[in-house]
Amino acid sequence: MEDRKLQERAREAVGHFDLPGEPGIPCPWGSGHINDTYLVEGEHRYILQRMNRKIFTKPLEVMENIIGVTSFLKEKIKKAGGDEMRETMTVIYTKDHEPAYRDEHGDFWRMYYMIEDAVSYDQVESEQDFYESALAFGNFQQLLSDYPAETLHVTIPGFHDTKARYEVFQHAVKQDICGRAKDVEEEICFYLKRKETAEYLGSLLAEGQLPLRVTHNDTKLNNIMMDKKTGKGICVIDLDTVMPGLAAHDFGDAIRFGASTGAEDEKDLSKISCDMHLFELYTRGFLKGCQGSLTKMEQMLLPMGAKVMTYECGMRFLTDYLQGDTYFKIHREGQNLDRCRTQMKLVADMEDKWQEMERIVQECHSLL
Ligand code: ADP
Ligand code: GN1
Ligand code: MG
Repeated sequence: MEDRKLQERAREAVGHFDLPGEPGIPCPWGSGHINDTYLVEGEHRYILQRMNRKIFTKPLEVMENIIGVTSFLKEKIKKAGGDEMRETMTVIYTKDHEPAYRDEHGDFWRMYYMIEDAVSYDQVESEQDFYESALAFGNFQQLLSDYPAETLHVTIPGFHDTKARYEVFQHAVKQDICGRAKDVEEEICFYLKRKETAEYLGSLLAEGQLPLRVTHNDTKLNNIMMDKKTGKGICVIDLDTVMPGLAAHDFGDAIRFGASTGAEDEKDLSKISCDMHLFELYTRGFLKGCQGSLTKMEQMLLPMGAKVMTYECGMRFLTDYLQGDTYFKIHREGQNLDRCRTQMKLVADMEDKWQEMERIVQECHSLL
């Protein structure tokens, strides 16, 4: 019922966009955890999204970032002889020339052209795809290396401030508003015990040992469209969190999701580990995509980026579980706890494979 009502509202929203012809009924699409996404058929195919208003409290600032970044990328793509309609996203404006439509409930809806003949994966299906996604995410960071970072709005303050996330987690444990803490003591201890992991990258940044770059900050595999014909990572999507950040964040988030041998919410933890072959492929692709722009220190910290981002994401899932599942979309009871457990298994596995991860990064670096 709820879904049907939302779909009705989605239909109403479509009517406010400047589209040729008679667009069809919006159908739920994709598997993102944050926004409500629909596919709309018409003269072209479009993506319609209700932006998550709890998370993005200033939706027009998010849209300003996205328009800024995609216009900047379009210029570079054109100069390189590429296809600006496929290699970055295109925002569709409303009939009132606004980048999003605000409905009577106060929700913001936006539309993009669908990136055609391309697919986004929820899990690695072929090694080559994973390598290509690394190349594309590295290249994305490289293309934005001369973007005026000071013009970007901070869409989610402290998004990858792992130390601040640790404090929010501690608070959630103390408050325990759902009475769930007693059943997840082992998980809580796991995160509390690793406080130094939460502080590691932030301390180096504060000491001036790491540069802030314009980063994507949400580099999971399903946030990139892969060309069905060529297998290339054609277009980086989900630009809501493009903000100043660390190279290690973008590298690390992609590893925690894509180099895992199982799904993010897999219940059978025996299926979860960090695949070193995939780790190596991603490292090679990412470094190549960055075209030598990373400092020695940034390169050395790639394994730490993988561990910190996996730790942070698992702690966010556990925080959300303790707070009653209000941030990440869930489709079944306990899904955030299952997600948290896969991330714990991955962190522990990375700790066991630490020397191997460091060796791989060293070797990939010397191949450059
Ligand atoms: P969320 O923030 O909820 O993750 P996304 O912006 O990542 O939402 O969109 C969810 C999914 O919708 C993506 O994983 C992708 O499959 C699909 N998608 C989003 N934008 C486009 C686009 N412009 N073209 C094709 N598919 C898209
Ligand atoms: C969310 O939006 P989506 O589904 O691509 C989240 C990421 C998490 C990821 C975990 C804005 O990504 O930070 O790493 O879920 N995005 C936001 O799967 O919080
Ligand atoms: Mg997404």
